[in-house]
Amino acid sequence: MSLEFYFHPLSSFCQKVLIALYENDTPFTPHLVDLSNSEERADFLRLWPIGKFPLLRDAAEDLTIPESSIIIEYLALRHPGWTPLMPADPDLARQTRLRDRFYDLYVMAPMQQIVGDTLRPDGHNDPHGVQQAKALLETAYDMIEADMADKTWAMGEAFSMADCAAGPALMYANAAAPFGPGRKNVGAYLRRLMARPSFARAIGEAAPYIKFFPMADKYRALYG
Ligand SMILES: N[C@@H](CCC(=O)N[C@@H](CS)C(=O)NCC(=O)O)C(=O)O
Repeated sequence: MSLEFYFHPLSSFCQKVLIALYENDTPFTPHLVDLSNSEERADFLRLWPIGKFPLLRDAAEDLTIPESSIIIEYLALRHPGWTPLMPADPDLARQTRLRDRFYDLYVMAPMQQIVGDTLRPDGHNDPHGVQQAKALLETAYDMIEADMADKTWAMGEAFSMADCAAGPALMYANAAAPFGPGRKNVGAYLRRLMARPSFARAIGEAAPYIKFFPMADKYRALYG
């Protein structure tokens, strides 16, 4: 098996790629990385000094591929399956990339900022940054509410990389800063995403680790 995947099941960006892998039953060797373990961290830094997962190794090509979106594009190109993930049409591909960027930068990133703030040592919190992150999420939620009014998936009827990004981003963001009952389209979209077998599998595999998520009580109250 040439693909090796370095990840942690709890990580939103890793779940994003797991969805892509599971969509197409792409065979891979899993390497669960515990970054809090100094030896595992040092091994991982040798592969990717930036130290952020997910990371894909394609041994057959001697390629190391970081960054969730780049990994998914690589899978779509070099290990395609029945779910295309990236449309062949260049205009649709550009729109897919825009939505993927939107979910990474304006949902995943502010969610990480809010969650990350709870892990900071006493006296080093950033209330202003958290307030800005919450305001950004509110704007993003309103945009998604309008965008998802008459679509099944982010790009319409075809499931794509944008939905891989949206699933974990919205699931964790809803725990950090709830959409609220008024945003029916966002809530319905998240329910569709969580019911999708690829994401449901990733969520199930993360379940034993949810106790380590800093907002585990809020997560459980929402999703059981
Ligand atoms: N832009 C990166 C972001 C990856 C990222 O933020 N990963 C987080 C986990 S969700 C991480 O590795 N955090 C560990 C750390 O920063 O030490 C991607 O799309 O893959």
